[in-house]
Amino acid sequence: MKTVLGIALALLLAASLPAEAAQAKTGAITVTQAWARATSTANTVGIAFITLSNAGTEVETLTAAASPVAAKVEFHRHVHADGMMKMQPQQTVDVAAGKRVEFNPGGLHLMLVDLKQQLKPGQTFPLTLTFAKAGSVTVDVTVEGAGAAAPAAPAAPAAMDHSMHDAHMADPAYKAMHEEHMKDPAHKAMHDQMHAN
Ligand SMILES: [Cu+2]
Repeated sequence: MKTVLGIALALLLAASLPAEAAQAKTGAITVTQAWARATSTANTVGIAFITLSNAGTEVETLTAAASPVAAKVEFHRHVHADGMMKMQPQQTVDVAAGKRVEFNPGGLHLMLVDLKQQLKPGQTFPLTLTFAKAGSVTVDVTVEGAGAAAPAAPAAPAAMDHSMHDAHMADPAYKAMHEEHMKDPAHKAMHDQMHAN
C-alpha cells in the first residue's frame, strides 16, 4: 500500500512540475528544447521545434524525422526575401562541427503532416530523428499552448512575427503570394495556427 501511494505521489509530482524540455543524445549530437504547438481538432498539420548541438569535429546532417502522431514529418524553413515570405521544404538540415541549430517559429521548423491526433498542451509525444553519422534518437516533445513562441518563455517573438506579417500584407506582391499560399489547406491550417494568438 505504501509503495502504491509512493508511486501515486511520484506521478503527481512529475505531472505538476513545469514542463521541462527533454534532452536526448546520439553520437556527437544533443537534442534539446523539443516542443510543439497545441493544435485544434480542425488542424491537419502541427508544428514542432528542436535545438540540435553538434559537439563533434565534423558536420552532422539530420536526414529524417518521424513521429507516431503524424503521417510524415518534414523540415521547412520560412524564408523572407524581396518582401516575400515562403515556406521552403528542406530535404536535410546540417549542423556544423561545434555549432548548434535552433528551430524556431518564423525560421526552421518541423512540419507534422497529416496529424493522427490532436496535440494538447502538457502532453508529450515521441519524435525520432535520424542523422547521417550518429544514427537515430528519440526525444520527447512537449506540447505548449497554441500561440506559444518558445517553450514556456515570454511571447515576445510572436508579437514580432505579427508586425512583420502586417508589414508584409501591406505589400501587394506579398499579399498576392500569400493568397496563393493560402489555397493550400495544409498551409492555411499551419498559418492559422502560427498566428493563433
Ligand atoms: Cu511549414
